[in-house]
Amino acid sequence: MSKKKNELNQRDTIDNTKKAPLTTNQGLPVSDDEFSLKAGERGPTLMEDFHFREKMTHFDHERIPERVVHARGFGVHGEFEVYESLEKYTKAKFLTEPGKKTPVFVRFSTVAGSRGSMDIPRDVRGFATKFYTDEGNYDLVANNMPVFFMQDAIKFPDFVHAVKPEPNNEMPQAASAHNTFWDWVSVNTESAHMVTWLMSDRAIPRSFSMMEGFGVHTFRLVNAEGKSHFVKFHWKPKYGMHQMIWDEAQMINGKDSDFNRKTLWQNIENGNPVEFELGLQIIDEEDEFKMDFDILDATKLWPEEDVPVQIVGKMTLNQNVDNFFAETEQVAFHPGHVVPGIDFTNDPLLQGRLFSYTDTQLIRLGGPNFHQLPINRPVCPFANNQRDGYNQMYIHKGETAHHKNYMNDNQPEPISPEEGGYEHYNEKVEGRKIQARSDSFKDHFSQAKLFLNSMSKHEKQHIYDAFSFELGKCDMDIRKLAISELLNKIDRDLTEYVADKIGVEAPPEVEESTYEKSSPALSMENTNYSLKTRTVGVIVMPDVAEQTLKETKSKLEEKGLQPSFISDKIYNIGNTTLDATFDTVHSVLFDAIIAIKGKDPLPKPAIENLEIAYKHKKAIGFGTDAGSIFDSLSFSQNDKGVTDIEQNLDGFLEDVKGHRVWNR
Ligand code: HDE
Repeated sequence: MSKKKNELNQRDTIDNTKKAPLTTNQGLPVSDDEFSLKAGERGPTLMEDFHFREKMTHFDHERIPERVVHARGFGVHGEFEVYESLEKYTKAKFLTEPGKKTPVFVRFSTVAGSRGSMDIPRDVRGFATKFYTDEGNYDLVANNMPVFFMQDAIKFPDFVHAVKPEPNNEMPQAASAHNTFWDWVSVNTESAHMVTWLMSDRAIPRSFSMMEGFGVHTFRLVNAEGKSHFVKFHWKPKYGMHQMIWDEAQMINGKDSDFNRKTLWQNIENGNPVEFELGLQIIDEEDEFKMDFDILDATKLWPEEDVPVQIVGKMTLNQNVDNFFAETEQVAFHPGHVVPGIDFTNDPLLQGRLFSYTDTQLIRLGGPNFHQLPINRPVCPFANNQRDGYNQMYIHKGETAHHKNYMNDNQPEPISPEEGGYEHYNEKVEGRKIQARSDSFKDHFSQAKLFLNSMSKHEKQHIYDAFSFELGKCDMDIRKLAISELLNKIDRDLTEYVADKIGVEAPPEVEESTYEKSSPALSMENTNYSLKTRTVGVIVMPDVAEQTLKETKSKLEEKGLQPSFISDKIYNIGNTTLDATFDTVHSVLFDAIIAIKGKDPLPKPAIENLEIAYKHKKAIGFGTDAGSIFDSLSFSQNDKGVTDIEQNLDGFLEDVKGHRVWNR
């Protein structure tokens, strides 16, 4: 079994838990670390205090530029294993050797916000995976949505400028609900499909472990015979894909702006690994033109009903980083980091990315040697004649740094494809130089309609509400622009609903897309449901018997749930210490709420917590002796998703597993 990446890098770690003298960076032991060197008790600080200067200089330089997009992220280690050999499609070794565990590092992220922004804005989530294979690093730099805002990379800087806080006042932070974003998407209508995803529940995932991942572009898999297939990469979450409710997301951002990273961290610390399966959609080369869109267009998805996703392997994320900066902040992904058997297509968005990622690392990580950082370093040997540069970590020995050479027997030397040397796919390409786009990229609205057609009732309503929220935050001229140029070309019903909400006249002409297909796989309803990693806030009152607490806890834990006892202050009931108070947690932070109580009336915060859990359609449980709590609540014990856990624990668990009681 292969070792995880950060175990492989133990030689790079420094164990600060061991007893050791404090030294300068030159190794000189320091006798005082609290007082700078001064001339006299009340005198000026002296320049010769090298320890002070070194400490302060290092501190002054602690920050590196944050990523221009995806600045806020969270990384975890794990491993990947393919179920069966995919040699029919690819010669990539990590995809052809079942039983072999390839170490991976995954960084989840939001896109628009700065590094210190909150975890649950309405936004795309990044889902970047580095596979440390024996043939070099392979990066699958994916998002949690299968399409993108544009078809050509040259538009990316404009789009990012538009979605980021506005340049004059740097507002709003981590939000697309503002003029410049809606201006850009309204006049660049190739964004229509992705904008519809962004307004959907996919943009507010319940956790990083409950969302899908997509490589977005069409890539190629190439087998040992040199035959190529087109491929789309998918990550399917084992625990299903589940969402926040927008009102809830906004509350969580206030209560705990680290919510997504904290739940991931804590699950891994508690020994609950996070699991995803790798899926492939594969199209034969001969079928390149068989779809009703161009497969090189990154604003289009391949409906799973037309091209099924083949599940080919599993990724288990099971180890937190030792140091956030060294690993999560310094990891450098690049869609151009490929291994033999994986290749590119001419998707103009992908082609532009192949330039952008190295370029951004050069400024962000300060030079061309960022691949030598422990988190980026391949686990297989690597050798070439590149030398020097900022932060060179290696001492290359020998006289030669040139190829070809006679002096060093031509070492290091390229090896043939048969021996594992990377060979670019031999695609035939010819044409005139043009600055234009193929006509096959011109349909901007059909798949936006496909997505809407595929939503369940409540998912569709959430999309309507999100458009209303976002455009409601814009100026009137931008609202009108978006209604007439974007929404009216996607769907008339959506247009009329949103126009009415935001005080705009719906345009007289109906121009909506007439696309009728739907794809059930796009609805989050049609997903896996699991109790794993689910949390329950248990509201308790001082007069609850310890026995009841203990029984409730063990019953819930037996089913894989994570209960926390909450009350108005921390105290012991018997030997059990409560976990949190209404000051520190809230029902929005849990998947479900249980109220167990004796005779005392519920305190106000408990009532508020229960009312909000009810509003957010969460499962609510109560103990048999807690029936009287309903006197102070606006809902009753007979409502849907409100269950006596002593009588019907299974019913309660079913509701928790179902994620939300949508039909409440
Ligand atoms: Fe990225 N993207 N991107 N992107 N992207 C970056 O690279 C870029 C795109 C994605 O956790 C940057 O190291 C261009 C699509 C993820 O470190 C930068 C274009 C997809 C991450 C960059 C795209 C992604 C990035 C910023 C349009 C999904 C975070 C910092 C042509 C398939 C990786 C960095 C991490 C990060 C450029 C579009 C995913 C500037 C030019 C499509 C998950 O290089």
